Amino acid sequence: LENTLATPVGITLDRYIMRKQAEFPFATGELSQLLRDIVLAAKIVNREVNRAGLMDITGNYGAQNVQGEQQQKLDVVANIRFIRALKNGGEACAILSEEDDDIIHTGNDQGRYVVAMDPLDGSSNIDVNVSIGTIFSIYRRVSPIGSKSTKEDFLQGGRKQVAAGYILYGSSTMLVYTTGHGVVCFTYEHSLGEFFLSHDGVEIPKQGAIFSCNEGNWFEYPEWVRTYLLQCKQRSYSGRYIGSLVADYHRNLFKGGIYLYPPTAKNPNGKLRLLYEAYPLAFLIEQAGGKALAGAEAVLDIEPTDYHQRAPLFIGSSEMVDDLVACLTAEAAQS
Ligand code: P6P
Repeated sequence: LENTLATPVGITLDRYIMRKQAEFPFATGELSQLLRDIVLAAKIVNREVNRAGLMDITGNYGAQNVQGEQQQKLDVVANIRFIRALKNGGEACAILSEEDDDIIHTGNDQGRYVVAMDPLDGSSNIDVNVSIGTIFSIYRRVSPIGSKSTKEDFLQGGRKQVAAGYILYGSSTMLVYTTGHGVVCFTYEHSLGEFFLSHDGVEIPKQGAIFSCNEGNWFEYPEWVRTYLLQCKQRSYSGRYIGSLVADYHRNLFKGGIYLYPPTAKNPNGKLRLLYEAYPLAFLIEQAGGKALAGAEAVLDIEPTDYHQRAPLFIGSSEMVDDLVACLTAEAAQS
């Protein structure tokens, strides 16, 4: 056992990427390098998240982001780290971040990719030591190489993503991503500063018995959502809602389940952002055999119009999403 524990499971991320190089678009390895740049920033953010309680970087930063949300200091720190890593890496010509109103030009106009990201989602949980996450979405640019990135680079639509993933800063730090060839998961070995392959070909169970939803908004939810939630209770499913999207999503990915963020009075279009939350997680879940809807429509089919637009999100095990849609369809038939 001693020997087993000393030997990290699987191969490193670098070796995995080299082996899969042939599967990446542009076998020249630019996307691979872009993933490495994201992972470098994630290692730095991981260290800061783990030390947050020891340093004066928890709590409010004293400013608001484009969403009018109180920025947490770690939000700002994470944003700076990812932007710096992508600027230095050279593969991304521009970045869209939840923390910034407009796109950030990296100065790498020769870069072939753009990255949309939420540097630290669920950051209000930082002060109470609940797991938080980074979510990223990668597109090949459509604007001419050598020119400044344009809005069109980011508004291509969910099905044009070439890669997407998240980092979960939890009891262990994990990287989960897809390049359109299935979902792969790496676990961070702190003592070695490396991510090691822990699951290849991740598939979400088609059925589950966990629903994740803020039932405090019960009376604001559409009738068909309440009908589905009552169905979950009649089937004695477990309610599990961490209040941190990446943490709820990751648990459901491995155990089976459904996460719901329906429209509410405060957020009539849902709370979650389409470009750097719903799209990347929807790409991942479809690659894992699950489903992601914004209502009757698949998340990935929503036409994007604005960098920070929101969308309702119903995402997880395919049969659970189908049961939810059946409630929507039944209600529509009665109206
Ligand atoms: P509510 C965190 O702010 C977040 O964006 C997700 O991580 C989380 O699932 C959701 O919002 C929680 O929102 O309205 O239930 O507190």
